[in-house]
Amino acid sequence: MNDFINRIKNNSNNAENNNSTIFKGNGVEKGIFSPVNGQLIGRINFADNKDYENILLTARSAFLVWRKIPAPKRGEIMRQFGEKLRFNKQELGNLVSYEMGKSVQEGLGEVQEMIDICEFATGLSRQLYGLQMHSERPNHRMIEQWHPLGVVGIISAFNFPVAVWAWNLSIALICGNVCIWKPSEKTPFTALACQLLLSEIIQANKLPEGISGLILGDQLIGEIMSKDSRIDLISATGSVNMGKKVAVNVASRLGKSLLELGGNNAIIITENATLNQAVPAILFGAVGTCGQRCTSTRRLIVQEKIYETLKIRLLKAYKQLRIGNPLNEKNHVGPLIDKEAVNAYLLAIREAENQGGKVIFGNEILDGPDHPGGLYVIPTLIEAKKDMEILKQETFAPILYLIKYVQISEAIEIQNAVPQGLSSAIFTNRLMESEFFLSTEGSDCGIANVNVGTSGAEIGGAFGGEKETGGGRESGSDSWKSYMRRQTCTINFGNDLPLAQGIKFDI
Ligand code: UN1
Repeated sequence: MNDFINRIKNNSNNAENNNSTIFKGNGVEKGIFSPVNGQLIGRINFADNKDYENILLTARSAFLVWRKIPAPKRGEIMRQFGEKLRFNKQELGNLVSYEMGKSVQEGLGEVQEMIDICEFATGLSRQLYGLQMHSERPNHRMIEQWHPLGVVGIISAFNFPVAVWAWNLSIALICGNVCIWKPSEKTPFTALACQLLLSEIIQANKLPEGISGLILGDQLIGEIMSKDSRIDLISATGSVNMGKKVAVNVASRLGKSLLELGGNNAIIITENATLNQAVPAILFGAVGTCGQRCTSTRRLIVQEKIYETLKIRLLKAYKQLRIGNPLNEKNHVGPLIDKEAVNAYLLAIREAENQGGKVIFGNEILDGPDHPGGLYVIPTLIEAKKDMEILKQETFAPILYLIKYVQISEAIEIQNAVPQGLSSAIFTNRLMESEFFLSTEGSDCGIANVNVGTSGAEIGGAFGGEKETGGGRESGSDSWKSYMRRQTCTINFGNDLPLAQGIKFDI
């Protein structure tokens, strides 16, 4: 179906033994099925402990070479990778869509996000600035400089199977680190495709292959990585549960972790919102990637005066959604990733009803020839009361809760009353409302937007959030500092040895 599958097959070690076996580690075998149509994409074998050890040692020795290459030259490698991605954008976008189930538009958007971060990293490779401080001592100079950490372990999730890796990889690499990537066990083929493209660049530039390693496996590999002190930084994206385990393992060896975990994102719609702007933002936020973005809009906090009007507009928009094969450009929404996700969707709706919520749209699994595999669901709208327990939970499915408010301070209170703190938004044309939302009394999230939805962030900003979202920042701004170690240097260019704080120590 996809040219990449054949290319991966031709490049893999044991492909000739079994036509459907595309990648072979030495661990257990697993069939990977597309959520789009339930068809087998191929089989892979997870890595075992020996594979892991090999990948790690290859990475550590590559680091000794890579760290000595000037940062702008490392940036040039990212430029070449970005160009390669441009050339392969359609094919890789299709594979993302087929293996993960998001609409092909969003699959292409994800590859574009990779291209953007490669270009950002190329420019950044000339801007890893340190500081100079004035010393209190004569003939002394103080500087702060940055060095690479070593090996960066990247653990990524199925929902953004390629972009989140690229955010981490590109910044980590230009900083002089090498990377080992453990993608989600649900999306190994997009990972293999990325690895294939990057290894072509690494080979063409005669660089050591260990600059970027790929390890396929389940959470056990993630656990081994997080306990391994030979990995200098673990950057993990995924569920809060996973993040808590990683955090404890890394902290117990006093290692560094960067966590980007769950979100429970809300949009506040005030009576001063432009609904023509708000409705498409709500829709894209709530049903994009079938509600499986960490930035998906899960709660809508609406001023009571416009509640009914907005509800009617939303119902109309939801009725127009086309749900089906995500590779067909006409469809807005593809399938959920697997049966467990469908069960979580059904369970959350039932739970919301038990807690007093009222389903006003959706709550249905689609089947028939246009919806094979049992993973297509109708995006759901639920009218909720602000104190329902379910509102605190991130369900990775297209369920949107509608909650009424009276005062803006109440809206902020509802918005912040969840354990997660990733993304948030307000729609208003009133300065006092938007500034209150952005003030210290406002949103407690890592991302706070005005007249822009909760999802679809640009790579130029730092991406991540507070509270159970984990506190890490990836991608743009000065996130690069998480991938380097800081060194403070005091240099004496005089003949004496004056001590700081004026201390006398004469012999
Ligand atoms: C994620 O869901 O883990 O802001 C990442 C967005 C995308 C990235 C989402 N640029 O929705």
